[in-house]
Amino acid sequence: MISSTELFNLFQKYDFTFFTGIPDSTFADWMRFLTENTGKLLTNIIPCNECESIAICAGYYLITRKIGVVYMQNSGLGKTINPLTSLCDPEVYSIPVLLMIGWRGEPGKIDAPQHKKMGRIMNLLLNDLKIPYSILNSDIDEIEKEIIKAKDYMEKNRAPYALIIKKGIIKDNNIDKKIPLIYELTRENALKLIVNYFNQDEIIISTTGKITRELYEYREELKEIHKKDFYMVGSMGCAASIGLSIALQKKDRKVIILDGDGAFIMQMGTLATIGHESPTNLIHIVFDNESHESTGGQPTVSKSIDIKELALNCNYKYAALIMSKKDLKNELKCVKEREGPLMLIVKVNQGSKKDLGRPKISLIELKNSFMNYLNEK
Ligand SMILES: Cc1ncc(C[n+]2csc(CCOP(=O)(O)OP(=O)(O)O)c2C)c(N)n1
Repeated sequence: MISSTELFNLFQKYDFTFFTGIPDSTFADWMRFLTENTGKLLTNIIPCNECESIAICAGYYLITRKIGVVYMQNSGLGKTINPLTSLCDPEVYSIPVLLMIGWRGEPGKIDAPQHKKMGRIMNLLLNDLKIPYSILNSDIDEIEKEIIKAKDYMEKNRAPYALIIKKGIIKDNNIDKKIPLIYELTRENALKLIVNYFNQDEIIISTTGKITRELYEYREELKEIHKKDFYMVGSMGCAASIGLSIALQKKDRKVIILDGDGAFIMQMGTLATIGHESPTNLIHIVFDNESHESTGGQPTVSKSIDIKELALNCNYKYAALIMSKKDLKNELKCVKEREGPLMLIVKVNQGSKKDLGRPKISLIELKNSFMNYLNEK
């Protein structure tokens, strides 16, 4: 185990002080350290997606000749393949970048189904990309050696190098994990109100992380079957696109997308596609807790976006910002009568049940019953 401060001291010693990426629970403490020290000891930019992080580091290199660090969960590696092969690769612009990849789905360890394949093939992918890597263990001297090795390689070859981080390697003690309570609603409360309201033949698509887990648990609590919901456990940011496609095919049914601000921002361009295609039966709900709560509460850029105006400017027919339970109830009252696509942004606090579970029924089984439900009418 190494603390974030110890790790940062090593990075700093070898002139790595520029960080950007999308959070991963594998190194939640490290992310907290970066957030707290941004603008003081270091620079940390949490952008929309991992692809963007690679390009941000490329720009940093072009202007400073220094190497930036991109942190990500290995699911984000998929998103970086394009800029790694077509921008940073030695056959193109030969730009070094240090990747710090959280190893979800490590073979032999229990993890959720969406992590299994990437967990198995991550090393193979890196081999194919000709990106050398070191798997860090918890020994500080060993970690220093790997950082030196990475730096030497990147300077000599002007090419990317990866550090693989297993769960539990970076850990801090005595962290104040107090969650700020800013808004009246929690995501769980808002979600329950919404689910109770859509009690007919609606179709629900829920996004990656705790939103899907909370929806699944609520259905269990209600002793309701899960057929109405598509629980999108992986492919962060894609829930709205799935919903769009279904809404265009099933014009007589309401399609509700339950999104998170982090996921929404990751694929914000989908807003333009939805607005352009303009399905009247689509209701897009973003639970905006201004954070990636599922991976430890790291901030998103949602505070500086006016999602309501953005949606309207992308041709959504209606959008509302919801700050309270009363607002939510009022909006829900008339939501079914309104013409879509429409957007509700529900401001919620961070926080969820400690023992929040994950879907227990197999994903294939869930998909099959959902597909049958789509064809029930
Ligand atoms: C491509 C990709 N990058 C990173 C992750 C890790 N990840 C899972 S959930 C999540 C946060 C989602 O945040 P948000 O949509 O705001 O929902 P919240 O957790 O706040 O409810 C992240 C970063 C992932 N699953 N996929």
